[in-house]
Parts: sequence; structure tokens; C-alpha cells
Amino acid sequence: SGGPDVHAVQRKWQERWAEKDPFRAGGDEDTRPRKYVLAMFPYPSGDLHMGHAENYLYSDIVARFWRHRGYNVLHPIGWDSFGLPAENAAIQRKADPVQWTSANIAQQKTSMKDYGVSFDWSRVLHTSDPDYYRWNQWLFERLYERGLAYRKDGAVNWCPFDQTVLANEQVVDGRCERCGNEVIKKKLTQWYLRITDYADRLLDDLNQLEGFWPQKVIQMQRNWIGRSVGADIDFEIEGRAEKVTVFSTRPDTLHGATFFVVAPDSDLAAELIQGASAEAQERFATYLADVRKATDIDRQSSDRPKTGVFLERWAINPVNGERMPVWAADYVLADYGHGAVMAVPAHDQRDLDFARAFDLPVRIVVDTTAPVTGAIPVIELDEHGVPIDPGGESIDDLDPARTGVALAGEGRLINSGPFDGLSKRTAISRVIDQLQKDGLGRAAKTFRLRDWLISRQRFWGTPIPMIHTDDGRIVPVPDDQLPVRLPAVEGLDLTPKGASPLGAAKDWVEVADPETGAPARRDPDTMDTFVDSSWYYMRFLSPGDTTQPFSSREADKWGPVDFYIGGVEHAILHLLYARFVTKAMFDMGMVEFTEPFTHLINQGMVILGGTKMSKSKGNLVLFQEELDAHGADALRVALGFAGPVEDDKDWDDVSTTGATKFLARALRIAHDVDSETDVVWAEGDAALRRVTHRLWADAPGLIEQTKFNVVVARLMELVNATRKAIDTGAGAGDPAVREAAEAIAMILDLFAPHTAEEMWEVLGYEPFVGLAVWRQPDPTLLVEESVTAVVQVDGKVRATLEVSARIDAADLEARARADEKVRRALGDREIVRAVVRPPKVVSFSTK
Ligand code: ANZ
Repeated sequence: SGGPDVHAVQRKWQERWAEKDPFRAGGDEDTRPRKYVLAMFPYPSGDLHMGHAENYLYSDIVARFWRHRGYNVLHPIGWDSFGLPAENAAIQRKADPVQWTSANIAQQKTSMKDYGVSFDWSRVLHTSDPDYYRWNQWLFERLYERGLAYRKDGAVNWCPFDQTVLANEQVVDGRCERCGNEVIKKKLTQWYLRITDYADRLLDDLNQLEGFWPQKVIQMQRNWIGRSVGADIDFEIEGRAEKVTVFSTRPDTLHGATFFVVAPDSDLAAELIQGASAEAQERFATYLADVRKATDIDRQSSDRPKTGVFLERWAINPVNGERMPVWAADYVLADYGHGAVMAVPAHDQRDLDFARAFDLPVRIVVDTTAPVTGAIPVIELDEHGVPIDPGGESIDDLDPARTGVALAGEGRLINSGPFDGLSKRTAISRVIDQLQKDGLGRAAKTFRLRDWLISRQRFWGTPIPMIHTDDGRIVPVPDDQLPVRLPAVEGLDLTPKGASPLGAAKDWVEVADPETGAPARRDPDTMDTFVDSSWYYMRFLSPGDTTQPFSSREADKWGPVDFYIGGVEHAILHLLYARFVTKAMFDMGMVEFTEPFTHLINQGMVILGGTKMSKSKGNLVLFQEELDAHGADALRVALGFAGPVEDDKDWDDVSTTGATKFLARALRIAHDVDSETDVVWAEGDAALRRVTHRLWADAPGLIEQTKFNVVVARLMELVNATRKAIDTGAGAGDPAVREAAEAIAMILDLFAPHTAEEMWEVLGYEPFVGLAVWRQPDPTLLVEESVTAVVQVDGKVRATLEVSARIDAADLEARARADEKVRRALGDREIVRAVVRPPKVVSFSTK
């Protein structure tokens, strides 16, 4: 006969799960401890793909595991259903985004159910649902009240193809993350969220996540936030009443500042050029036009020739009164620090390159050849007692003006008046103290992180709940008028035009000023979809709530998320925003925790033939097709076995055939076992029992370390040992065989839940194995079998060792070398050759 009809088994258990709802999270009456397991929710753009197959497999393994450990598990799912894919479908195919989205969701939901994922289906949410996005609006207004949402004119990243603003995070190498077109800068008035107020906390709290989040993600977040510590220093500019402040990480080099540079595209540059000669003004205008075409990445590139224009103005160095020429140059960025720098060419490579290009003075102020460790240098004397010149480099040999290499290292100050002789580190704090005393500067920090621009000129998103009055006021829509629902799409032209299509929905846009009743207009922009996903994990806690975004009581019970599982592509954007919003909610008293995700797991990608799968390459493996062909369990086992969670998995190496055979073998064991359930396990075959109990002992730790593939391998080992016991050993009636079969069903449930339920039923138990609490290993069965190993030195037995029968060669050799009798036998002779045959023989030869 062929194997079991996997599709029939699958249908049977899916129907029972649907009927009995065993994976719904328990309510207040449930006294088990809680775990919140979450997979990143999908966009409903098309069918699920193999990346989803991996993602939901892993979250399901973790969710099922904690249920087996006796926990009340919350494992919800929803859809991140606003965004460009639906809007583009609406434009290209004239599809209604509402219908397009719900059709995709229905399809994806069917696939997930087919895949046997143990979600709590009672909590499904869609972010494009007015019952959801109402709370985005509510949250936005709370942030606005706290000054954390504000409007600002600014040069924004603009994608000319998608005709929309992009957040910095959505610009990759100067191109739109979505369509790959070059991003330009455009001046617009937009809404921002003040994430920079949280920069220190977002950075410092990463320390709490060490060991619980992938190191790579922590590092990416650290770099993204990019904190620099130093000083703000105020410079006088001749002929200007107000001083200009610069940020410097090296205030110790202030005496070496020989010129001054402002960003060409800053307001300051535009002002300073005013009084210059006509010729300079013209040169500046040409230069500025060029600069506007360059991306920030280009501008920061070190191998780009330095360019700039002298503004015919002079800054005064506050410590020595020197006049420093003021230049505009594009290596200084307008929106970092204060958009201006004191240039110290001897110690900063960018400044040096610029100084050499325009023949500006270079003055060394840190002697990098001077020792700074505090240790007294050892001076050698010649036979006359005269110190020998160690012949090391002298600072004059290193003159950057000549070598072209800036001296960035440690050293001691020179040419710096009262600070001469101090080490760089000491000088930094002394100079800051002095500046502070003289009112010329102060300690300061700068971040690379920018505020979060959330306005989008698109239809399919959360309307920003603000009203613009004719007299220029901005009034929030009162809470009791939320949600501000999207208007129907009929009659609206969604093709990108640079302004939100909502602006053309006349009946929708025109409203009464809530304060005076006078005619006013709604803000036509919608929110970045990352707002939607910044707090969805909270909404799962009370998804039907009509009075609040979520219940704080439920958040205290369940939050924060214990395990969060998703792709590394969200390492910066989504996770940073979620962390920010959680902290803001903490400050508002809505939650008691400050980090949303305790553990984070990033899965690798599913690739094919060494490259990423994509529609355009025509190498897409379709999830639903694989499901139909092999069934959920074989697909899950094959993926689970394919390699470590975080590694990429090549679909060419994933064997559903092997998985199918393995599952048929497992199920056949259940059929072969005696149907009697009340047997005395202790009377069973000891060797097989040891294999079973070692797995009970190891599986929990392996799952907690996310070594899922190792658990599959160990299950295979147990299935093989059990089959052997049935066929050539103790026989199917042996209690150890039943014990092993039950263990297989309970652990296999993580990977192949349909097969596991079927086994459990065949073994004579009530459903569901998915809720069966795992067994404790019997410690007496974990004691390793031991054997006696002999150690020979030059052919003579010198010692015997009691070692585990499973010891490996390296351990055995190490034990032998460490043995006291062996060491005595060796004396001071050296081992030249070691022959190791675990577990019984070690043979050393000496010289
Ligand atoms: C003087 C100096 C001397 C500097 C020296 C460095 C070395 P990070 O570490 O990346 O934060 N800077 C400040 N604002 C800038 C801007 N808008 N565009 C380009 N560069 C800017 O860099 C901080 C340093 O970058 C600052 O310290 C400043 O140069 C420059 F030996 O000041 B420094």
C-alpha cells in the first residue's frame, strides 16, 4: 500500500481544531503561567511565499512548545493591510483596495490554516479596519498633546516614481527602497514624530536586550541611532550679530581649527553669501545647484574630490582670536549637528583633504608620537650615561600637510596654550570645562537618528486626524469623532501627483472647524504604515475593544511579547518604531514595560539555487503549491530540518521526500504499538528507554536555544531506535516501545501537528496532543553508561579511566593527558604521537 493519505489526515485535524478551538489563549480563569509568542504579521500582497512558511513554522514551534510546557500561550495573527501594494493594484487594475485587500487576506488565511499553525483565530486584526486605525489616530493625538507629533517644513526624501515622501530608513543607497528609483530632495510641510527625544533611551536600553536579540540587530540599531559625544562651540562671525554654533567630537583640537565650513544647502550659507561679491554669489549658486543633486551618501564618501566656495566671510576662533575663512562645502551636511564645522585639518581627514585642495593652513595640535599611557618611558643610556635617541618618529615627520594623512590617534597637546601636555582624553574634558566657564560652549551630544516623518501623500493609509482652519490654526479631530474614515475610492484618481488623492474628495475634505464651526479642511495626508505596525502587538490583547486601543490590564498580564519572530529586513525600521512607541506608551502610563519584545529571532531566507527567489527571476517556489503537493507536515518537517533558524536555506537542499518517509515511519510505529495504554514503562527495554529519556532531557533546552533542526534529527534517531526495537529487539508489545511512541507524538507535534494528533489518537488518547504536557526525564535513565579506557605510554599500560561510552576522541585524549599516573609515567618526556580510539584506548609515544 502507499503511505497514509496525508491530505485526509490533515483535513480531519484541521476540522477538529476549528470545531474545538484548542489554541485559543486562556482568559482570567486560566491559572497557567503565560507566554506571548508572535510572528511578524504579513502584508496581504499576493499569496504567502516560502519566507512566510518558515516564519510561521518557527513561531508555531515556539507556541506549541510552551503549551507543552504547561503555559497559557497567546499566539495571534493579523494583517498589515494598509500600504502601497493595494494602492498600486488599485491604480493598475482599477481594483478597490478594500476588496483587493480582503481577497488576499482570505487566501492567505486559508494557506495558514492549511499549514496547521496554532493561531488564536479569535483575535485577528487588520490595520486597514477603521476599528483598528481609529486607534492610530487616537495615539497620534496623544503624541501631539505631548509635543511628540509636530509639523515642520523640511527638505524631504521624495520618490519621483511613487510620488511620495520616504522616511530616511526607506532610502537605500540613495534609491527608493520599493521601486529602486533615485530619490530627490523636496521642500514640504510634513508631520513628524519626535523619536529623537527618545534617542538616549532607545540606545541605552539596547543593553538590556544583549543576549536576547541577535547581536547583528542590536548593532544595526546602535549605528542607526548613532550617538556622538563632544561639545557645542559658539563662533563669532564678523559682521553677524548672532554667534554660530558647531558640534565637535574633538574640542581638544580647537587651537588647530584653521577654517570654518558650512553646509551649502543650509539657511546659514544662504545668509552668509548675501554680502559677498557678485562673482562669489554666482559661483555659490552654481555650486548649490550641483550639491542638490548629490545624495548624502555621495557627500560623505571619502574618495570624492573636495569641492567648495569661499563665502568671503570670517569666523573668529574663540580661544586665540584668529580669523578663519568661512567656506561652503558639501562634505558638511545641513541636517547633522548644526550644519557647520570648525575645520581641523591636521586631525580630521575630510578637513585635511579640503585644506590641501584649497591651500589652507594646517596646524598640528596633538603630538601623536608622545606616549599617553601614563607609564614612564624606559630610556636607554649609552656607555657615557647619555640617553640613546630611540630613533622613533618625530611629529615633524608626520606633518599631514605633506603626508596627506590626518593624525587622528591618541597623543598629547601641543600649540594649545594652557592645554599643552595634556592627553587627548583629558584635554577634551578640560577644554569643555573652560568653554563652559567662559560661556563659549558646552558639553553636547549629536545623534544620527532623525525625527520620524510620517506624512504620506497616498490614499490607502490612516487619515491624519487634523483639521486646518482658514485662519491657519491646526485643530485635532475630537476623540468622539474618531475614526476619521477613508472616503470611498470611487471617483478618486489615485495616480501619484505629489499631493494626496484625498485632497480631491471634496465632501470628505471640507469640514467645520470643531472650535468655531467655520469652514475648514481635513489634513489630506495619510500615515506611514509603520505607524500601524508600531503597536499592533498591543491590540491583540483586546482586539474588540471599542473604548481604548488596548486594555492596560491585559498588557500587564501578557506583555511584553516573550518571543518575536521575523525577518532581519525589519532590523531597523519596524523594531525601532515599536520600541519608541512602547516607551511613549510607558510614559503615558499605558504599559508597565519599556521594551516590547523580550526575545527576538530572525530567520534566514529561503533561497533557490543559491539566489534569492523572485517573480522576476522566475524561480519562485509557491507556498500553496508545495502545500498541495506534499501536505503541511512534510513541508514543515523538511523546513524545520533544513538548517539552523538564522541560516539561509536553499530550497534545492530541502527534502520533502525524506520528510514524507520519516512521517510515514513515525505513524506506522503508532499503529504497531499495542493498544493497551496502562503499561508499566519501567518494565520496558532499558536501551530504548534511555534514548527516549535523553530526548525528554534535551528537547526543551534545544527548543529554547532555537536549535529546531537538531530536535528533528533527534526525533529521527528515536524513530529509528523504536523501529529497531519493534522489528529485531523487544517487540511491539514492549512498554518501552509504547513509551517511545508517545514521546514521538508529543515532540513531533511541534513540527508535524497533524501526524502527531493522528498518532496520539491511534495510541488510544483523547485529543489534543497539542495540549499534552511534556514528560520529565527519569534521571536514573540519564546516567551515562560507562566503560573502562586504558592509557598506554610507549606500549605499557600506565592508567585506566572510567569514561562515558559516548566520549569523543578529544575528550578522551584530554582526560588521559590530565591523569596523574600518566603524567608521572611521562616525566619530562614529550609526547610525539597520540593514537586515540574512543571509548577504550589511548596510546602515547614519546621521544
Ligand atoms: C572638529 C574635529 C576635529 C572633528 C577632529 C573631528 C575630528 P561624528 O563622529 O560622525 O559624530 N561634523 C560636525 N557636524 C558636521 C556636519 N553637519 N557635517 C559633516 N561633518 C560634521 O562626527 C562629528 C565630527 O564631524 C565633528 O567633530 C565635526 O568635526 C564633524 F580632529 O570637529 B569635528
